[in-house]
Amino acid sequence: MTLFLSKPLRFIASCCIAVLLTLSISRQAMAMMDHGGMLMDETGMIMNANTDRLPKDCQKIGKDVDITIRAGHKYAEKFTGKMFAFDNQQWNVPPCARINITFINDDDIRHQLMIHGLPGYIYPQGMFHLELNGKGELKASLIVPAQKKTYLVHCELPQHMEKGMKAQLQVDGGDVDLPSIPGLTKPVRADSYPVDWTPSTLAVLFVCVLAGCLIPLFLIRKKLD
Ligand SMILES: [Cu+2]
Repeated sequence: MTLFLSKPLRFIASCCIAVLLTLSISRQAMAMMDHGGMLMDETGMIMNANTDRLPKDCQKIGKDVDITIRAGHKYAEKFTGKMFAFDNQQWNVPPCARINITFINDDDIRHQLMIHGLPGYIYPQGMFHLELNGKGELKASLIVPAQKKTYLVHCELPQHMEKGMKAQLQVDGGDVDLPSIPGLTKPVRADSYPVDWTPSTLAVLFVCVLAGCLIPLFLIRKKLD
C-alpha cells in the first residue's frame, strides 16, 4: 500500500508502524516483568530471585558461586525405580554465598527447582522457585544466610519428588542429611514387599522348581531319542 503513497505520507506510515512495533515489544517485555517477586512468561517462571538483599546474619556477600542444575528423566537412569532427577543431588556453598543458578530442563515436560527453608523476610514463604514448562534455560540468583543449614531442593509437581527429583543444598556443610535423596541417603521408611509364606505358596514354589528341573531334562531326552 505504501507504494501508492507520497513520500511524506510514506514516512509518516513508517513512523506509525515503528511505534506500533515498539509498543508491541514493550507489552511482551511487561509480561516478563516483576509481579510481586515473580517473573513469568509462557516458557516459565522465576520467583523470589535475590541478587542484593543480605540475610540478617551476613555483613556482606561471602562468595559468588555459579551452579548449573539440569533436570530430566535421563538423570534418573542410574537410580533404580526413579523416573526424574536433577543431574546432582547435593551442593555445598559457603556462608552468605550468592548462588547464581542456571537451571536447564532437558525434558519436554514441566519441571521445577524449589529451595525451601530460606528466611521469610527476604523470600516469601521461605521459598526460591524456578520453573520451566519444557526444554529451556533460566538464570536467577539467591543469597543464603550464614547459618550452617541444609535446605530441601525439589520439584513440587505431583509425584516428581517421590520419583527422584529431590536434592539438598548445604550451607557450610549443612546441619543434617535429608532422607530419600537418590544415591545419597536412605529413606525414612523403606518400601517392603514381604512374602506371606503359607503352605499353598510353598506348594506353588515346589511345583515351579520341580517343573523347572524336569522340563529341560524331558526336552533333552526327547532330542536324544
Ligand atoms: Cu519435575
